[in-house]
Amino acid sequence: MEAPAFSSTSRYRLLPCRPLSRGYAAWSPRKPYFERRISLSVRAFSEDSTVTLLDYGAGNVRSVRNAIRHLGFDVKYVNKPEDILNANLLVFPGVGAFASAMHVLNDNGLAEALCTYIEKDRPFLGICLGLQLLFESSEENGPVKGLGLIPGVVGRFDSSNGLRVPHIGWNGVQLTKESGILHDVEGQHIYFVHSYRALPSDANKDWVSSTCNYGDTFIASISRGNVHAVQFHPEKSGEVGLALLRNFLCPSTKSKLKRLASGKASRLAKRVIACLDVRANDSGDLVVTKGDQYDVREHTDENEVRSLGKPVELAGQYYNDGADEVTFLNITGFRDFPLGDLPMLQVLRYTSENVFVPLAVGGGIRDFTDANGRYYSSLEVASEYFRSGADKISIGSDAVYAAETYLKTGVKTGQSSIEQISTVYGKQAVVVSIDPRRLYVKSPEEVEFKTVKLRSPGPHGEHYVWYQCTVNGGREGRPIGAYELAKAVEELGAGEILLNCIDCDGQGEGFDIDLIRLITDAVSIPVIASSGAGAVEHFSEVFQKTSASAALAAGIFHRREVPILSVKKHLLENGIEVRS
Ligand code: 1PR
Repeated sequence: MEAPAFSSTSRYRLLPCRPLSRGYAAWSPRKPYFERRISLSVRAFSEDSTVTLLDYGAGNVRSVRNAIRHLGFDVKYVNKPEDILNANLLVFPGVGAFASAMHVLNDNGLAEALCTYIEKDRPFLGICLGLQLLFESSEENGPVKGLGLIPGVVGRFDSSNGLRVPHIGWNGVQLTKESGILHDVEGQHIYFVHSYRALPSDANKDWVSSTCNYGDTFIASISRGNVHAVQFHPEKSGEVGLALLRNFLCPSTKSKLKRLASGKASRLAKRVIACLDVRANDSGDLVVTKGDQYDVREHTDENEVRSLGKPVELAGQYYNDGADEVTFLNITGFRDFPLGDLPMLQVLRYTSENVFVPLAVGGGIRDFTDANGRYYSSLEVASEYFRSGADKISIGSDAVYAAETYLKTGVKTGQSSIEQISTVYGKQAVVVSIDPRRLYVKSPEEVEFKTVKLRSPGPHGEHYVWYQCTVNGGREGRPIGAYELAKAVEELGAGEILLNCIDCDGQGEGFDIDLIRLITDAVSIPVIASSGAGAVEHFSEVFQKTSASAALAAGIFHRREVPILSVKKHLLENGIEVRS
């Protein structure tokens, strides 16, 4: 197994963190917290380096644990309410759906303990759902009652005016008051991923410490005394996020985050994603490979699998180079059983220890019966990926079968991998990877699928093209177009689309703009444009000519032809906002 070999020579450096503990505000009589004035305390030093993490078993908190450990703290998990009450530093990275989180908190007496802890102004940091649960209620599958500590209702982003929901990516925040933990965040892009948000109001203005704009102005963070919560993910926001965590864990030592560029984050940035196609080579070692139109073997007598590096090492390098996200695709996952493929899970575990941007993983996510007759649902397969450090899973072949069945029957059974996984982990955790191939036709009437008029005639003088979906790594064409698939998987609960193009893959001639327009116009979820990047200009072209949310590339990064920073610099020069 490959060792986690890269050194963390990040673009930013943090000073080592000296753990602290705190003095606390006095307990105040129980009435709705937001109706009370409490006396807030200043925390004092001690040598306690243990952070209590509230993991109620609904998803991946590994990244939060890894980030806390990276900063030199130990992590202890909450098993019972007393663990909350006895905590010195409590971090609550809420994951999953609002209702199921509240259900677990209420059933185990954790909700009461949390309220007591927060009402005593003990050091608290909620993350994402860990912020939303503090409010009175949420509209997510609801209304569902929350902890009721902050006035307000958590509602869904309004996508009726074309806003892509979930809000996925790097956005800037506006500070509304001094908070003690946010000073490194101002002007910087930080990572959000959510479909629901709380809005600022007169009733909660004492709490709000920053807001963010996406469609409307929503609450990005709250702070009061020692109680903080953020809608974004510090553990996934690179060194800026680590600095925030450090400010929470060590409030009296100001972080020394050196910025390369003066931050001017004002809106959702376009993402640049590095993709690692991973498979075993002929000696059985896991390698990063890269195909030309999905053919990953060298054209030599040996015909060996092309090897471009080691997965953990390359992922670490791309993180340091400024990749906004790293995607691993287990490209022979359709053949193998991923839970038997422990090296791939190890890759995720090692990578997530040092890479603090989102990690997506795909390949082989489907229901499976192993050689011993043991059945695994796609949800179980995905859960193992999440537990190993993935933030999102990407479904390829199985999404095609699910969409075909759905279009035939018109019935959502709740049983498809997309439905099962998005119900438990949320839409934002489910990416569908589409592998279409161009098929040329003389007229749109020739096929039942959506066609695009060509700007120049096809190989046999055709005037139209449709994009046939494939499965098993492009080996088999299916009777469904990319347009039809994209619409179907959005209805089934996918939160994002990774849009490849077999014809463009590895060609370096640019993204398939017609295909990307076709799909971005078809859906209201974010679309990642993939396949064909060969120069920095291809990135500006795809963002200028389509509404893709992100652009993904593989070959040019692996072969070191174009560094990620050059792509970002070029995009900035062309007025396209990116995380710098
Ligand atoms: O079907 O659920 O097991 O998922 C398999 C996954 O593996 C799918 O996401 C599928 O796209 C991917 N895959 C399968 N076979 C290959 C192959 O190359 N033989 N890779 C493959 C797909 C395409 C992109 C690539 C871009 C950018 N690779 O991920 O990275 O095209 O490349 P470029 O910048 O060099 O042009 P399942």
